[in-house]
Amino acid sequence: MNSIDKELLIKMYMNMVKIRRFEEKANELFLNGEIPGFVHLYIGEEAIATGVMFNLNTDDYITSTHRGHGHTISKGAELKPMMAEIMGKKTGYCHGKGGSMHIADFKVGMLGANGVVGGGFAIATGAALAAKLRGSKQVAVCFFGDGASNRGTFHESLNMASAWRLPVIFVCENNQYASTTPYRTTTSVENIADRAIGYSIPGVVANGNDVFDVYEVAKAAVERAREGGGPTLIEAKTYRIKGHFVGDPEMYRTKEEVNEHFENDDPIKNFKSQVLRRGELTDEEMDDIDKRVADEIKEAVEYGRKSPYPEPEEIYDDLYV
Ligand SMILES: Cc1ncc(C[n+]2csc(CCOP(=O)(O)OP(=O)(O)O)c2C)c(N)n1
Ligand SMILES: [Mg+2]
Repeated sequence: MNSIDKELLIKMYMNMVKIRRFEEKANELFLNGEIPGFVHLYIGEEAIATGVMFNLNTDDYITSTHRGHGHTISKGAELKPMMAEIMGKKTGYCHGKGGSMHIADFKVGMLGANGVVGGGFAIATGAALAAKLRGSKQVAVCFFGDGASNRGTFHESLNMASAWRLPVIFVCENNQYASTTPYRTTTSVENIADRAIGYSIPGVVANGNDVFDVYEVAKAAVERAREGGGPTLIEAKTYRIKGHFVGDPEMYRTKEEVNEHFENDDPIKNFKSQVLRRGELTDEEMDDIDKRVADEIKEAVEYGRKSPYPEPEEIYDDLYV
């Protein structure tokens, strides 16, 4: 048994399935030529965004990455303008000019995906500083990859966040690879969470393929931040099931390696087996959710397809400078 009530279990399952189906559809549309640019899929990492986000309020902040659809969906963004955005359509979150790597929705505290690896650290730290100065009790969560943890901004931000006890949680999604590079070949520590000691903050490893573990670890970190205890570094260990981007030839790893992780570490499969074993949800209840999600995805694709592209004369609209 876990401490999570049924309503929340249903929401968690629905959120993970929504991410998985959205990503599968994005994969298909990209291969169809309906999505320009690049698409980095979050498949296999759904438990992390889900487990963290169900501890947050709408007015809490997050910063995301180039692999940001899962964070965006979990923070409460709508699928229709998300799908339209990645298709480059005028009805998208950024009027079709940002694409997959630049979706933001300030209404739900989603401060932006980011094409710059490590681009979110200082933004989340700044949002946490603003919340602290306002005394608002909001927290900020910065999602980032194992590769990003080797950037200077990671270290600068953790230092400042600790020195000023800012309400920010740094969530490293260690999916074992930074593009083509296994993290062990580029990273000085076994556990990225161990780097927390250099900044006198807690560093916690979570099983990133188990939404319940992520939820509990994030809960403690969010409570600590809200109560003025300062930042936490969480490392959620997971695996990137798909290529770095859609179309990646994946010459750097074997099919056997990927299949083994997909068989044993799929967060949705893990969720299902746990709730069925404990008798908390039934197959029928989950099938019903699957159907609802399928309909929602279908509507989002139709919306994106029938939306117009921006006009050439709108090219300078929404520019600050
Ligand atoms: C500053 C910067 N350097 C390099 C790149 C190219 N790049 C895009 S994604 C990526 C790997 C990121 O790996 P990681 O942080 O582990 O995130 P993951 O892709 O595994 O989610 C790189 C090097 C970039 N976008 N920005
Ligand atoms: Mg990575």
